[in-house]
Amino acid sequence: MTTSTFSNVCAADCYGACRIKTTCEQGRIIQITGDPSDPYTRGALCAKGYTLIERTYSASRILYPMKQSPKGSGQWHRITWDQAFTEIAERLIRIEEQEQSLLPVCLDKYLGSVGILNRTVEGFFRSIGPVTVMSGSPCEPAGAEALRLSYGARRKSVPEDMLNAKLILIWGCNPAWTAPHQMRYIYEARERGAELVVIDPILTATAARADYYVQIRPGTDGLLALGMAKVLVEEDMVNHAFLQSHTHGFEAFRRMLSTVDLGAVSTATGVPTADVVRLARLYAGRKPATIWLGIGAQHAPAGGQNYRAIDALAALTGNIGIPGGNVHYGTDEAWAYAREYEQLPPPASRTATGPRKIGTGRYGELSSLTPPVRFLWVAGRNPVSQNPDSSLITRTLRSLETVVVADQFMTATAAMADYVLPVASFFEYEDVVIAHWHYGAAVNQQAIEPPGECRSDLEIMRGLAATLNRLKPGFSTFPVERTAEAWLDAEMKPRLYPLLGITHFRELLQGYHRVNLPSVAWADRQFLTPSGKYEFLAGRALEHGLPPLPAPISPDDAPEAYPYLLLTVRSFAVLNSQFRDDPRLLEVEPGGRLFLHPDTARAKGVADGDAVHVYNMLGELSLTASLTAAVQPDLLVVHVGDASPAGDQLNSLISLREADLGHLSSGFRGLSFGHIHVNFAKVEGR
Ligand SMILES: Nc1nc2c(c(=O)[nH]1)N[C@H]1C(S)=C(S)[C@@H](COP(=O)(O)OP(=O)(O)OC[C@H]3O[C@@H](n4cnc5c(=O)[nH]c(N)nc54)[C@H](O)[C@@H]3O)O[C@H]1N2
Ligand SMILES: Nc1nc2c(c(=O)[nH]1)N[C@H]1C(S)=C(S)[C@@H](COP(=O)(O)OP(=O)(O)OC[C@H]3O[C@@H](n4cnc5c(=O)[nH]c(N)nc54)[C@H](O)[C@@H]3O)O[C@H]1N2
Ligand SMILES: [Mo]
Repeated sequence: MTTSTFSNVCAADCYGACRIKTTCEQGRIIQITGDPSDPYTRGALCAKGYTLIERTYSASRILYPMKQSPKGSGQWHRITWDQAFTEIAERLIRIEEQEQSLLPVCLDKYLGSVGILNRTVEGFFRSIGPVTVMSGSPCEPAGAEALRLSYGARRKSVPEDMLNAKLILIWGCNPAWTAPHQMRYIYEARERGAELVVIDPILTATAARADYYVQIRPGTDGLLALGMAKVLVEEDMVNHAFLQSHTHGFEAFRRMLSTVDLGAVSTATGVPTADVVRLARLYAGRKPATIWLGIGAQHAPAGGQNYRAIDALAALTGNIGIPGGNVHYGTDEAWAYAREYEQLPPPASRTATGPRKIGTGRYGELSSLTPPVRFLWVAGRNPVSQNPDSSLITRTLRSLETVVVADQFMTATAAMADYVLPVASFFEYEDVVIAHWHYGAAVNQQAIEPPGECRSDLEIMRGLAATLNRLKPGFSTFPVERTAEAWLDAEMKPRLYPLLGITHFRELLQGYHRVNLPSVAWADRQFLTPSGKYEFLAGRALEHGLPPLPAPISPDDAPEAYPYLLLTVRSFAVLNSQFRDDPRLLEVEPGGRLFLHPDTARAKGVADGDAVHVYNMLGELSLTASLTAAVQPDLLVVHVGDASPAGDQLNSLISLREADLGHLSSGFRGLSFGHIHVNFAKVEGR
């Protein structure tokens, strides 16, 4: 029996980017373990990671190109790659001939795989000339822009720097579920004497391990931060030297704080005034103190301004640029690709203008653009499940002339496609993954042949480009002959090879390599803002009609008909809409649950396990009540990516609402998934 082992790395859009040792026998994966030589993950995977063998060989993998007609009917039939490429190419060519433009062609692409080669999908759509591209990100833009306004760039210290902190303040993040490896560093820091504080509307698995847990009303974080800032200033717990030398606009900020009323802060946030004071004293009193901002809390309507107010706490106390200090928030600094995929020239016959960009999620606008979108390509995304307003997305997909989805599974979005193209998993082709959280860089070796007729995104784009050029010479400039190895080499050579200390990406197989970014961010205090300082007062915000000082707003009151707030949070056993069919994961995360406080349930006569109906003006969802005192009484909590057993999507309750920041640098605001007003009722007769 021939056994071989391979090095792999999970390509999910996640904190871990866990390295895997894969053992194969006769071309089949028989075992996976975490790679013990990885100093960050220390040989552990997450609950989802341990099911990757079953996922690879799952009966629900899409194995062949499939065509559905009519769309949404569930009547699929298998077609050959040649038929898929030819028919899709003919549709693209027809659009160009009819409209003398490819703007009716739209790409919706995100990070289903963070492998570098995945970016060649964007490359293909560059190579055919200007098309429409959904731009921005559904994830982190509001919080990222807050950092850019305050510091001039989005940087963070390496995750291990939390070991140096005397206080770790986790604000709207649940690493025990979403970044489990980081918990070891947090526990270790605690053993060295650090205190752990968690601010979250839910008593999460992370909060349960804290020394001090503060339960806050969702969306009010900025007010809490201003309340703390006021205490810091009034009790003179600020770092005068730091303020003097390294900040801009402190006087204006201080004047604003004088108008903040701690009683009002307490009423809005639900945090007793004594706790606001205690939090402020704790944060200023235990130096160095670090803050970890999650993605969840910046999905609030004022998420960006809230994060600016929190950032200000670090500046007030001089917790910037020192070991164990700083604010941690996801960054893409380590993704220092050459971005050749963005520079493929358009064909000579088409003008060299850039793509027409529209904000991600704006499906409702596709048909009213001039010219309207007729053709959509979705890759590495499941918008029906993950975008706001699922019903709108489904309606739009139904109305489009052609929808192509490249995925491994029949997602809710794929179910509304004309063509589904089967994508290979990261065990099935060579690629490189760079961890955006800990900067580790690793090769995915090809461990097995793709099952059925699955192909990598690169191969799919290559095949389509070749077909297009055969049918209409010169249609695409995509470098069809360029190998995967050449792509990886080109993307990594200019900046990543030097940062990794290598000359070829396969050297990464010889041991752990990390993109060499400073271990402590901003140690030189050379901020990249217009003033060169940390900016409490950001002129750039003013230029865009935004308040130059962090000016959090109280979230709107609940309308009478919808008195409960819906909060959507991540589960440890799923990844967004993925991993929902593994029997072991289903045991712990069966899905379809509404988490609510026992008092809230009692008021409506609902008992644990009862069927309930959650609704608002936009949609409705049938779920099973799960009673827990971890949730505030007027909150209803559902796990991200969930759906009712009948297939109604959680996000059918969430209207498209953009966050307050994100657009200054990228042109597009983040999406707001927070502060959704709903009501619920017991389903009688069951
Ligand atoms: N297991 C697992 N891991 C994942 C993912 C997954 O789906 N599952 N997804 C990956 C992705 S794409 C991302 S972006 C990250 C997200 O990682 P996290 O940010 O950790 O995840 P969330 O659950 O979105 O939000 C974290 C916490 O924010 C809290 N929160 C929500 N609104 C507010 C608020 O207004 N104020 C405060 N203070 N807290 C609030 C929620 O209650 C929740 O406990 O995780 C990544 N890792
Ligand atoms: N209600 C609510 N909605 C949210 C959020 C929330 O907090 N609340 N969070 C938002 C956030 S932070 C994020 S990041 C988004 C995530 O939104 P999405 O990125 O749409 O979420 P996923 O469900 O992870 O979908 C990724 C898809 O990519 C596929 N895939 C995996 N590998 C590959 C590959 O190599 N090639 C191709 N072509 N496909 C591949 C997977 O099978 C999966 O179907 O959701 C957002 N939506
Ligand atoms: Mo995300």
